[in-house]
Amino acid sequence: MSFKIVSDSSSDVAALNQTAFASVPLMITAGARTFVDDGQLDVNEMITALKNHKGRSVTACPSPTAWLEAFGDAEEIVCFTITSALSGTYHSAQIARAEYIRLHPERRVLVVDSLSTGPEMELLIEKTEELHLAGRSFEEIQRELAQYQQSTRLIFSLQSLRNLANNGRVSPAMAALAGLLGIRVIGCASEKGELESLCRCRGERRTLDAMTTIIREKGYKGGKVRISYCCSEEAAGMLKEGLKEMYPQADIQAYAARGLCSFYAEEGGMIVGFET
Ligand code: X90
Repeated sequence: MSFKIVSDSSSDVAALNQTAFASVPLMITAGARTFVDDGQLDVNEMITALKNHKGRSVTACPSPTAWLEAFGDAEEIVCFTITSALSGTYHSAQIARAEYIRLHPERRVLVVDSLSTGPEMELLIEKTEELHLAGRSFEEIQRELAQYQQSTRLIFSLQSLRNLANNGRVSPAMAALAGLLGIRVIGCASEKGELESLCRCRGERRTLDAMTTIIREKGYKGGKVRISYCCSEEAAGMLKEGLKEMYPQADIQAYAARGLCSFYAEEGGMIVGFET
């Protein structure tokens, strides 16, 4: 059985070493320019262009056709989407799934609503690859993945919630929390897959300390951590080193977010997925 993992571009995963993988891009539009969040996108150039763009910028989820192309002709597909509470991406993948199964009734497609994004999706994707390489059946992967998803969490720290607010993804009241210079909002992906604010912090050191405390309060005990950042490599490195001091064996990786997460996390934003 040919097996494939497919994800929308918000997971920041571009390729896998040992398993067939496809990424389906979301789109970011600022005025006349549209940025497709694929391997060709120069994220830093996009950020500069967005900074110089005065009007509102918007995003769009992939079409069912884009998902179908990514499914290719795999016989078993596990597909991940950004939270259905904030994007039409999950719905679009479901439509693609129905069409794929109609065309090939013997094939299997599991569409997983991550109720999250970025690094938490990365963890789910890594887990899926691991289960597949360990020789698990499609049903076993489905079952174990559902369990694993209960044990992963996502938190974030944002300096600006402008793009989230402009696109109706958070309440104006929540966006206003980050309005002042130097103030960051720390929050998490709620159980429903929405942004939930946890606290406000001033200054980098305090923000990193608060994030570390929250990660541990939420049950982190030294498992995997994935950190994606937008123009905040140094802070992400400090968060990683801080956690490493407490858990020297922990598998922790930090990397620059791709287009969609960079657009919404904005400069200075950090998104952290971890195991509990
Ligand atoms: O369909 C679309 O146009 C995409 C809309 C996506 C909106 C939300 C993106 C959030 C990205 C922000 C910090 C992490 C939040 C986690 C929430 C569950 C990143």
